[in-house]
Amino acid sequence: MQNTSWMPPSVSDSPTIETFILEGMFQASAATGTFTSILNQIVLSSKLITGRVRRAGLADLLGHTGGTNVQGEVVQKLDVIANETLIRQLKRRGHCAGIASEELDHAVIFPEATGNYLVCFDPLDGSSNIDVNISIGTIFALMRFDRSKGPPTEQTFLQKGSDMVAAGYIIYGSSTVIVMTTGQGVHGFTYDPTAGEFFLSHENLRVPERGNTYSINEGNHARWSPQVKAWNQYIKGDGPGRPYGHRYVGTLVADAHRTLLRGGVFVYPEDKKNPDGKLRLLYEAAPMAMIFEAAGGAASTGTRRVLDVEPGELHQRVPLALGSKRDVEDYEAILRGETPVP
Ligand code: AFP
Repeated sequence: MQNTSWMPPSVSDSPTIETFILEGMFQASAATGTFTSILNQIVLSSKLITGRVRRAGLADLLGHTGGTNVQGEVVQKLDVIANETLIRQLKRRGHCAGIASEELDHAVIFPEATGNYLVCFDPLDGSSNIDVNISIGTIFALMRFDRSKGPPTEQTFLQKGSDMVAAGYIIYGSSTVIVMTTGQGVHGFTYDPTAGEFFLSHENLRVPERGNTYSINEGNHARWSPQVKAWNQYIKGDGPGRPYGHRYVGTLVADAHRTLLRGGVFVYPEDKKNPDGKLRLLYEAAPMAMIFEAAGGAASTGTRRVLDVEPGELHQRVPLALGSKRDVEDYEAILRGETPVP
């Protein structure tokens, strides 16, 4: 028998993301019109990218362009579209002074801009999942710079995650959701395509202190260090609260989003193929770390806090363990050769 008393929840009373930003609900310290304007341009970009993602199979937007990016990865058509969309929108109002993108070898400085913000982004994370209809995403981070010291250069982007002023991601999944923080609480907004708006759907997200799933590419097992193998054995082993279940999508945004909502741990460690890890610090690991810490979780390289890592170059990679505080602490403990306390 179906329960006929169920009524679809109405989101119409929830604020839109624009209202949320305009009314200062992100509690950004010293938030200015410039900051608000950049966030709005990112929201607009995400609507435009959503439109393209949703029509991808119909509009000849699947497949690769024939080129490779700075990481040596095959460039998909949607990668190019997402990248161009963000650049065009961020350049438009002159508030963003430059961008760094996973898709471009070098930072792009907007000489006409007057604002003192920079944006780093991965325009389409999980591109290898595009053609098989698995969730993909966009990751972004905003940083400030001191204009009195002159216009920004590529060096200006090399800031620690703890100096970032906002970070977020957009997941193009069964629905499109933006998750964003200015360091004071993490909020999620779900896109209603009939209204063309993102409505507040996940207010003040908190990652559970401990979870029951782990997320890692197990296919890399042979390349891991003995310490990472020891952690992997531990999390799959019998014990209080263990073994953990395994989930892995292969799109950081999707794996991180599940981990944020449900708890647990996502790990992309260093290995023989990627001695510094695979994920990029400025537009993947650090923004995710900012979000997880603001939601009560943790992010570590295995030996130190991700937000404390000083970038040496734009496309620097870093090992990443992200998730519930206790689960990340266990990972760090095992890497130090200790036995975690259940
Ligand atoms: P693609 O954008 O090339 O699909 O890479 C996605 C990604 O950067 C990140 O989103 C995933 O967490 C990670 O790589 C998956 O890497 P593996 O395929 O090596 O597991």
